[in-house]
Amino acid sequence: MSDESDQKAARGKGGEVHQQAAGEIKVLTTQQGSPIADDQNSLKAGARGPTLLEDHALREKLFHFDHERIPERVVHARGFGVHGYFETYDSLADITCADIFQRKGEITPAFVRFSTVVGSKGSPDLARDVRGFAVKLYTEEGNWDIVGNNIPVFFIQDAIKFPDMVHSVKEEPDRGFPQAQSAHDNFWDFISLTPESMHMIMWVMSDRAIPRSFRFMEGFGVHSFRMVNKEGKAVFVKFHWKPKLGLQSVLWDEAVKVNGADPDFHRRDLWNAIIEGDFPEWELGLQIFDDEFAEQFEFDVLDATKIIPEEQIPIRVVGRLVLNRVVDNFFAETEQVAFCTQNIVRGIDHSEDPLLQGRNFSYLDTQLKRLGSPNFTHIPINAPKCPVHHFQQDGHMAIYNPKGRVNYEPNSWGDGGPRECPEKGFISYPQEVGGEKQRVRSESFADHYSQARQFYISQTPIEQQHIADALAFELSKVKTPRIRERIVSHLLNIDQELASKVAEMLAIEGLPHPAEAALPTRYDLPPSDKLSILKNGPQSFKGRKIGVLMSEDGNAAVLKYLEAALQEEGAIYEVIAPHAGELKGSDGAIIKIDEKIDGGPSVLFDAIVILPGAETVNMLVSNYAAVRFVSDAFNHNKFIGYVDAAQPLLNKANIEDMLDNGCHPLNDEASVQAFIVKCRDLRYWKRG
Ligand code: HDE
Repeated sequence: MSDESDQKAARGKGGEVHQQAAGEIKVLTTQQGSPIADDQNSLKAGARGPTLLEDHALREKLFHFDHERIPERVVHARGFGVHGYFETYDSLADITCADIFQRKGEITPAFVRFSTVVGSKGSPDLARDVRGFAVKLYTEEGNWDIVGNNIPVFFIQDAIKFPDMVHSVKEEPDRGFPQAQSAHDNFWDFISLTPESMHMIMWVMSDRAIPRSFRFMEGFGVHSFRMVNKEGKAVFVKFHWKPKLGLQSVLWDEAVKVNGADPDFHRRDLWNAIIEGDFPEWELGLQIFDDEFAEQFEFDVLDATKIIPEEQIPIRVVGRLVLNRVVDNFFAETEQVAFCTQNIVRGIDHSEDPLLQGRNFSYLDTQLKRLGSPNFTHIPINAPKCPVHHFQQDGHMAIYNPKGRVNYEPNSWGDGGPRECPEKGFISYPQEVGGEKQRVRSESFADHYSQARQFYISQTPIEQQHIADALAFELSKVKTPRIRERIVSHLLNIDQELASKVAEMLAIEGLPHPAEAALPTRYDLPPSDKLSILKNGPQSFKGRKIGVLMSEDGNAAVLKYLEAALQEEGAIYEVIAPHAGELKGSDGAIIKIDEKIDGGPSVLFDAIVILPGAETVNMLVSNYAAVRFVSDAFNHNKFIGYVDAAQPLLNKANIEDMLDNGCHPLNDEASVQAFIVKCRDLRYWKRG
């Protein structure tokens, strides 16, 4: 590896690190800068003799390799980070003195890390899981981290339960499996004994937990926070990230297959979109409310297992997050980034949510363990981009070491600085607190079922069925009957029909008694349409991808119309064929193949188009992967465009008699355009 000055020189020449100017190959060196003559052979006593301990180059190379790994995050180990910026739409000075919200059009650099929670670093992207949505905003007055998830509630109400909750869902300690799955006894045992998790369970069993892409999911700060203005007046706020491309999830059967076909599905999607210049965007929405609302709201705003429906407190959109740059080095940025909930800035403050309070200890502590030094803020990805002056010094890997004599405050050297500044500094909101010191859960946190029910009844029938199927799938992997039954007893407090469906799929005879509840379920909470994915469809195919199945002499004219229509829509396609390389279209022109059929199953695409040559369609008919490409797409309710020549393949896939309005014959420009308009619905649900 080149040293720092070498890297700078390389960068200065406009090149990447390691990129060499013509005729100027760099000499490989040790870490100490000593040129290496032979990097293929270790130093031996004779050609076939033992290796000598004296071989400093070998020892240094192995030593460094042995220490390449740092502890993976105990949760959210598998992540993917990218750079971007946040743009403030309008000044929010009336609500907060946070510098980032003072000026219309202010641009603040950002780094975002998406993650799954349960699996280890090498686990597949499409596990049924919560997704982390952590945003670091490098503001002019310090780093502000919104360490959120793609689900607005959490499993537990108090931080003291977090280690139990996480232990239960990770691999079981005796056997070390299952990996990246909640479908096992320990998790459901814990859940069945933790009724406060029921609302979260509804979300995690819904399609929210199997998103199609990071680009098509929402983000939430989860807790109530405070915003404080110049006069010291505070309001509560909840943070929402709304994807411009809308929401979209995959089906469970797709998730299972995607994990095999492309375990990096989500990260590849984000990487490709950014590399192609199709920068994903989210808008930051605030739910702003005051103490008066908090007092009369039917649940406690400090309880992280509750939402405030958007119908009750509408969202105010205040800016946008644009992700426009991939990392240069995964380890340096994505692995070493250290999010901390306690990284807040003047004008934003915590609330007394007991989950958030515990997190404020946990994140700093975890970074020390992971990164090995209190100087992790010296690592470029964690370093603020505004001036930093303090007297914290020394420690492992101290990179920025102040010069001169002063390392304490107050001092009388020079101008005596740096000094604290009450006008500019962070001041905690003086919330009045008091009471007896006690280990209790507030009674206002006691209703565990009403919002779980509200979430369930807000879904379309298709989404409700997915929740029932997911519960039955997960519980079918639980081997202990009493755990299954305990879950059904909770479901009875949420929705009778849901409980019965799940019990039936698990062949539980006779429903158990409903679980005892501290408070009865409120059946009067109205549905909230915003909680459904399908009720909030994007009405656009932008950012989506079509898989075009072709063989030699495939229909080049339709492909051209498709390319134009997709470009217009902001979507893309990939060509799939029985072999890799290239093929000749019907017009004789060469078409580049993106995936050989067994590497490009239809689960990787949002819709498919079948464009074989009339003489060569049998290459596809006799190919099992090609037949499944079509039948899977059909069974996954995808839109299918096809030319006449595709008929034998439709026959082989056994769908020729079932072609419906989601299957669209393509022959001219108009038919292709009409097909893309259909694709905006993302799936043809009527197929059943
Ligand atoms: Fe975390 N969480 N968490 N968490 N969390 C971590 O920090 C923790 C919680 C979230 O991409 C850890 O650096 C406690 C809620 C994200 O680097 C750790 C509690 C929410 C990420 C930790 C919670 C989150 C983490 C593991 C309950 C959504 C990944 C490694 C009191 C609002 C950040 C690390 C990244 C990571 C602790 C609950 C989101 C151990 C104690 C609720 C997105 O410190």
